[in-house]
Amino acid sequence: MISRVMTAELAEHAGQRVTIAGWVHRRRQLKSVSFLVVRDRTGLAQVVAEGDLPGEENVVQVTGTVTASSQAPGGVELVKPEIEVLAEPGAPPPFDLYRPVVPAALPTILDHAPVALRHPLLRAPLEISAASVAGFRETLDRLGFTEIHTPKIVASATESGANVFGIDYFGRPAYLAQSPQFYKQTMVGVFERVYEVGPVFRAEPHDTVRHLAQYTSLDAELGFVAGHRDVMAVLREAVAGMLESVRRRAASAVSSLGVSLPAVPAEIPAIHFTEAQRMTSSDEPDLSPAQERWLSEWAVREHGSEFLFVTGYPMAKRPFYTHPDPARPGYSNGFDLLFRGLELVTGGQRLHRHEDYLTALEERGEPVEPYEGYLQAFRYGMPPHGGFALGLERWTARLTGAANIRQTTAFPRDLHRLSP
Ligand code: AMO
Repeated sequence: MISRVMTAELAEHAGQRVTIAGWVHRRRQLKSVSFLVVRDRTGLAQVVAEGDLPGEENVVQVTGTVTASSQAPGGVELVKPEIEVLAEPGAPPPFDLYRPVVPAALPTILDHAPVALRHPLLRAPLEISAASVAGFRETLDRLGFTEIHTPKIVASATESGANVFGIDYFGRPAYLAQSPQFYKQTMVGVFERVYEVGPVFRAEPHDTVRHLAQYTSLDAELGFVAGHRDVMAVLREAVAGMLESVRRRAASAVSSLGVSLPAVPAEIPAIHFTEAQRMTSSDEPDLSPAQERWLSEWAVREHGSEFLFVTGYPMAKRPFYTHPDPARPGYSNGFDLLFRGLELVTGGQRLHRHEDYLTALEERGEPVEPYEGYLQAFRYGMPPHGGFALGLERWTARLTGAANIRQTTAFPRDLHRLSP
């Protein structure tokens, strides 16, 4: 390993001769003096030098004396440098990575992602995303959950047959998993409480700012619940833990993006689906994006909450594994969590008796045979259980104010984009 001081810690070494390493973020050559700004994973450092200096995106190692300077980032700069070039770029970056406002449109950024994402403002959402996942894991580990890893190549669709990618699996038809739904439920029979952070695939024909063909799903499932409200309470903890981790681990990304982190109420307000319909004067069996926005604004006005649960979605709009509301025929123990105007999470209580699955499939005119593997769990005894899935990219987009979900993932996959 190259022995170096990280740029964020340079001020602790005032007066010493130290080595930093990173990329030339910016080069400015004036008549009498020249400056290099070097970028590493922790930040930027200024180097004062003379003569010809390596250009932007050269990978360099610089040894110099740490000296106070009020103009330099972090209040110190390196003087009397010895500069060694570790790698020289073959071409300049597609746009200036040092500009405080990104001077490129989204397609250009995505086409050049391996370089473009080096821009601190383009990297920041990814740092927030990583910190969120760390907080999710930390919280669920603390609550006694076990992390699982389920197959992404599967024999049957989970979230209804639509929007599924088919693949050729050694000459047999197979699918890319739309969610870990069946496997996470099955694993409740093994561990009681499980979670998974993994990719899921949706053959989304919509070209929207909130849909991807591959996204990261933060899934959880837990047994011995009295109903969906127990699941909502765990989700509330998970979201609070994610935010706490973002605050702790991604402070500089939060401040450079000017992100305002939401407060999570001790109890997130919840309204029933029929109430949501009444409030938005609708009789549609689902909520439109416009209704979701309206309801979110209402929750801020009425409850000071940027989060809102909508519970009791119609059974007809939920998958066959959904538990009905015993008190309200036609409605489910399923919920969505809205955050800043958008559906962020879907979850609910599931059926847990084998015979209820057989009836549910029959009622929907679906054959049992493709689900035999999954249904084993219920044949051998499963506790009342429920769970949820949170879309990571949607979360990061809402949190950072990114207008397009494609700004929150390094290599988005959509209707048109398959590379880089
Ligand atoms: P659902 O299909 O609603 O539920 O997905 C859960 C969450 O995933 C996110 N999401 C998406 N994000 C980006 N691009 C997409 N195409 C996309 N589709 C969905 C949303 C959504 O709320 N098995 C159930 C979950 C459960 O009940 O546990 C499921 O997958 O944030």
